[in-house]
Amino acid sequence: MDRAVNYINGEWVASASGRYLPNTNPATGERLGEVVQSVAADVELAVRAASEAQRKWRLVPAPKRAEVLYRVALLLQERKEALAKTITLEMGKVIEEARGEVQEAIDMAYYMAGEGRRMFGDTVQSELPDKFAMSLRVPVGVVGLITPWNFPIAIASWKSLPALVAGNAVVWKPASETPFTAAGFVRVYADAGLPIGLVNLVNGSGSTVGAAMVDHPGISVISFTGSNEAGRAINGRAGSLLKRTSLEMGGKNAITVLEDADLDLAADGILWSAFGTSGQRCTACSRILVHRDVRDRLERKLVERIARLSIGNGLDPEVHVGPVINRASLERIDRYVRIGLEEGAKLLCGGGIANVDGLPGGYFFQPTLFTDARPGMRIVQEEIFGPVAAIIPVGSLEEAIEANNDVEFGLSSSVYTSDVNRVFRAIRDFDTGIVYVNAGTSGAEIHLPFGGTKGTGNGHRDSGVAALDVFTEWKSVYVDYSGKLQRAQIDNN
Ligand code: UN1
Repeated sequence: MDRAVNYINGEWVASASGRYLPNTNPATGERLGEVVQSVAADVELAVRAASEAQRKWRLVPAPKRAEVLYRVALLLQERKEALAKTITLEMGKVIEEARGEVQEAIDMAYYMAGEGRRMFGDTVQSELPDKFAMSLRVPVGVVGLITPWNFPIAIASWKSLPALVAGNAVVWKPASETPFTAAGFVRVYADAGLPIGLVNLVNGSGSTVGAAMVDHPGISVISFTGSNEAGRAINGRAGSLLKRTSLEMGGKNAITVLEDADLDLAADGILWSAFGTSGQRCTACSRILVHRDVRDRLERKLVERIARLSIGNGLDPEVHVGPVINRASLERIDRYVRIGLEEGAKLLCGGGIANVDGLPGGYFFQPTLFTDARPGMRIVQEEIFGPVAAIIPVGSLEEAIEANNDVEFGLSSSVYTSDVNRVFRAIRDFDTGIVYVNAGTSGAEIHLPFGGTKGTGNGHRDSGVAALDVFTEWKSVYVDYSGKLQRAQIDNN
């Protein structure tokens, strides 16, 4: 790996800026290479190429477009190991999870290839005789994708594949932390035979490249996953331009454990959701709402399991918890732990930066568990995005539902219980876009809609067939074959 540049109109190109930023392996602190920092002129070139290519692509029947996606799936499968390794090198997640992430992109490619043969519209009876009425999905044109580092290929697949099968072209700004994974994905598109210009990669910062994409009149839709702050800024600007945005901005997800739960199952689910990917998933569990009657037992089980987690370089298959993304993140997580202690939460284990033998330059944080947390605390309200979870004792499902919903976000939630009545009450009353029963808060599958309520998003969904709603417009069509003037709402009274 050396220089990650842009991919515009089928060519790997540098930016007019001539500027690069280093890209680092978070497990070692070593430099992997550097990534170009683009400017508005690069976005301009990308949009021009995309518009040109989209004019032809929109005329290709969706089942034919789907054949390219099918080849994308096969190539991703072939390159799974190499892509997974790049993900682990760039963002640190353990190799098994990195493979899982590539698998998510493969699944999405097969699924959206199938959607190419199901690009359904509606037909409905007209009010008038000898008149045919239907509505069709049509592409929006050029879409702008802004994606995060924590799932550098999966999230890009959730957005780019439905956009393409629906007949759009893509301008993609990946996170600056994961440019080589982005380049690897773009190479798959090219090698799968996607016509030139349909996927363009523009590396750089949100404030320059992202802003230029939002402002560009040639981009019709912005699909964004990332921080709340950036999402709000994008939405504000795009709103004033009457541009559609689809936003996914994180969570503060809770697992509820009731007194009749299988506690070993719950402990395993909590461990995976709280400390998998070092807590750097939007779907990570950072709150545990446990019934007081089983709280001591659950705490013991969790502490035992956490003690067995090994921290280190994600390329080592024995490691469970890799590094966090960078030093700033490490320091932010550490500050939150101090805040939790000041707020009066009690530390059960972890609580600090971890030193890993042989990796002095890595950004490791100990898997950390608080107890005796209360709903109003900052560690219970704010997204930490690290391996930190807090136990909040509750007395009933009703109390758990109230606490579950008492946060700004609404992505994912979970309940462990063997009582079917309480299962359905939780499903009804948890105010989140995703609900799990007897499983942790992470691990969403790609053929269901992904997204959340409240501060998590703005009502749109990634993944699932719902993703097509982001990247298409409805066109209503009336065909009058009566051969005479028929006046709707007048002649049919
Ligand atoms: C994210 O953290 O933004 O549901 C995506 C999950 C994964 C995707 C997470 N399939 O945990």
